[in-house]
Amino acid sequence: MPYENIIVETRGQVGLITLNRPKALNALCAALIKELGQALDAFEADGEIGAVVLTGSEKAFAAGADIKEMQSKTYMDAYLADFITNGWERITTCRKPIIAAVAGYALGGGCEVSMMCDFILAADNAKFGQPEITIGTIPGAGGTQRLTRAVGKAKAMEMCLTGRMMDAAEAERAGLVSRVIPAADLLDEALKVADRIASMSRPVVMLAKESVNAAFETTLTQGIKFERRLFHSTFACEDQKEGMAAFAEKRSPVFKNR
Ligand code: CO8
Repeated sequence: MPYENIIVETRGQVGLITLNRPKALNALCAALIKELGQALDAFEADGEIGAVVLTGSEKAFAAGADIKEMQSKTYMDAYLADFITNGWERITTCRKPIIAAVAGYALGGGCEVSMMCDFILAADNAKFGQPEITIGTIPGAGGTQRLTRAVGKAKAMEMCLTGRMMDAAEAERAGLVSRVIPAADLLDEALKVADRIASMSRPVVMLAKESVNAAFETTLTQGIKFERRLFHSTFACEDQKEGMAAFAEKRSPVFKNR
C-alpha cells in the first residue's frame, strides 16, 4: 500500500513504522493518523510479525497534532468527526506490542502517541511535553490521563499548565520511558528489543501485555485475580509446555505460537 506520511518496512519478524513528514516535524495530520492505522491493521494481520517499532526522525518523533490543520475547526467539526477517538485509538487496540522509539521532540499529540505505545525507548536528545496550553487548548489524546499515571500529579500538572518540556534523563527518572539510549543507537536497540519480544510465544506475549494493561483499569485485587486467570490459561498453551521442557532439558525453546 502506498503511504505518503509514513514509511512502512519489515525487519525480519518486526514491523517498523517511521513517521515521515520532515518539513512539519512529523506533525500528526489526519492523513498520517489514517495511514498509521492502516499500517497497524496490516501488521496485526500479518502472522510473520511479532512486534512493531514506531519511530520518527532524529529531530522529532512528532511535534504534535497538526496545528495548521486544526486551527479553524469548530466545535461541531470536532464533535461530528469524533476528532481524536477516530483513528488515534487504533494504537491502543493493537494486540501486538508496539515500542515507541523516540528521538527529538515528542510534543502534544506526539507525546500522547508515544504514551499509547506499550513502552518508550528514548534517545538522549528526546524531549517530552504537553505544550497545548501555550496555544490555547489542552491535551486531547490522553495527555492529562496517561502522563499523570506515568509520572504522577506534580510533574504532569506542571507540564500541562506551563508547557515545560522534560528531557530524556528526567523522563527516565520519572518513569515515563523505560530506558535512554544514545541517539545514534536508538533504532538498532529498539529493533533488537522488538525482535526479542517477537521471538517469544506470540499468544503468551499478548496475554502479558493484556495483563499489564489491566493494572491501569482495575483495583489491585481485581487485577491480581485477572492476572491469575491469564496465568492459569498459559498452561493450556503448547508453548508453555515447550518453554518449561526446554528449560529442564537445558536447550532453547522452539515456540509454535500456539
Ligand atoms: N503542527 C503543524 N506544523 C508544525 C508543528 C505542529 N504541531 N510543529 C512544527 N510544525 C512546523 C512549523 O510550522 C514549521 O513549518 P514551516 O517551516 O512551514 O514554518 C516546521 O514544522 C518546523 O518547525 P519550527 O520552525 O517551529 O522548528 P523549530 O526547531 O524552531 O521548533 C518546535 C521546534 C519547538 C517543536 C516548534 O515547532 C513547536 O513549538 N511546534 C509546536 C509544538 C506544539 O505546540 N505541539 C502541540 C500541538 S497541539 C496537540 O498536539 C494537541 C493534541 C491533541 C490531539 C489532537 C488530535 C488531532
